[in-house]
Amino acid sequence: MSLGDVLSMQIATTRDPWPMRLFHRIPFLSSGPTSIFSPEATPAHSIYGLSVFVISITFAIFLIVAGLLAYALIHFRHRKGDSEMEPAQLYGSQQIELSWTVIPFLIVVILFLTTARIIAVTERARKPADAMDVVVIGHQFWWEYRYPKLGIVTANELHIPVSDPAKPLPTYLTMSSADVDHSFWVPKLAGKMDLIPNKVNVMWMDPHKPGLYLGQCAQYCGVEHAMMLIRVYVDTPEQFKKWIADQQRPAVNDPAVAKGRQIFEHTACISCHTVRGTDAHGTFGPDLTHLASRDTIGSGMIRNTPENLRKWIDDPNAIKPGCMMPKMNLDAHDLDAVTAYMASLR
Ligand code: HEC
Ligand SMILES: [Cu+2]
Repeated sequence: MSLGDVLSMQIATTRDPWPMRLFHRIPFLSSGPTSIFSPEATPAHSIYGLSVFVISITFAIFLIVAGLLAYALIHFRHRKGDSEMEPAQLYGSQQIELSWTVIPFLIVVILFLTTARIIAVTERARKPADAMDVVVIGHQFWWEYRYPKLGIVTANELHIPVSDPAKPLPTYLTMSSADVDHSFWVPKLAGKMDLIPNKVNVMWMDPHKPGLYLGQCAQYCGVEHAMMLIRVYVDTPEQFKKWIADQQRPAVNDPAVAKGRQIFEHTACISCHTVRGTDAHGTFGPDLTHLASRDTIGSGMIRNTPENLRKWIDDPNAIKPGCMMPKMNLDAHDLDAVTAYMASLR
């Protein structure tokens, strides 16, 4: 099945059956930035359809069971003058036994087949030749993103192009982990996929609306698991082109911050961080070549402002306790210089 076929099954958003449209009307359920009830991309949309189907069936079962229970409670309640004897007991009704075996079995078969179909359709979609490829590597407690075809390495803020349903441009994420299990989940864009050391998992997403989508590591991975946040920027074609061109450039070398760069290059920073075009080639921490182009630091934890950057470099554990960057013990003067250098890395 080609991706086009898969998409044409999905893009019917405007013609969704009413139970699927129902949840969009409940602000409490659909307005949150990580709501599963307001999908904005292809696999998320079919997963949403499946959940509404499952919720409808289980809700109907709940209504029937609760209704029968309420009926029995009211209709057969104890009344004045009732005898204290137990009522007649029924044993061995084949009809009843059969019905409560066969009906649940059929329901399970239906749920199983529908789920299997969605999984198969999502996994079997043929990858178009011009699809975007991003390698995602989970680290305690941040995300590494590599664009092998474009020669870009960045961290924590994933940029992908918006996809036109008429000419799908999906992004394929090839996922693995540098340490323990993590899980990538941006509910509005796609399902959840685990990042496992020494194993490669692949998922794709096909977002139809530009914007910022939020997510979170969804597999407990250590003390700062809850602060391993995900930011996906779905860019318009122009924005994406500009972002690529900016990221492909080597790091700026501003003479005004030469002092900071020198301290950075003579400190242990370079054994953990890369800044392309300098002596820093470390890969244990995020690539900092274009640090200043990111909105946040610490995997979405705080805004990327000079004050926050200074606080972070001074003592990352004061902001993100248990994170893998040690306190570097720079004096105030060096700290200011390194911060200025970091802030210049557009
Ligand atoms: C032992 C390895 C190590 C050393 C040494 C180190 N860092 Fe880090 N650094 C990390 C790790 C790991 C992270 C990611 C922490 C997280 O988000 O959980 C990080 C994050 C950062 C960030 C935030 C990046 C982002 O995109 O969120 C900055 C800025 C930074 N380091 C600068 C420095 C500077 C400047 C030095 C030297 C003074 C330094 N680091 C030394 C490992 C290190
Ligand atoms: Cu994690």
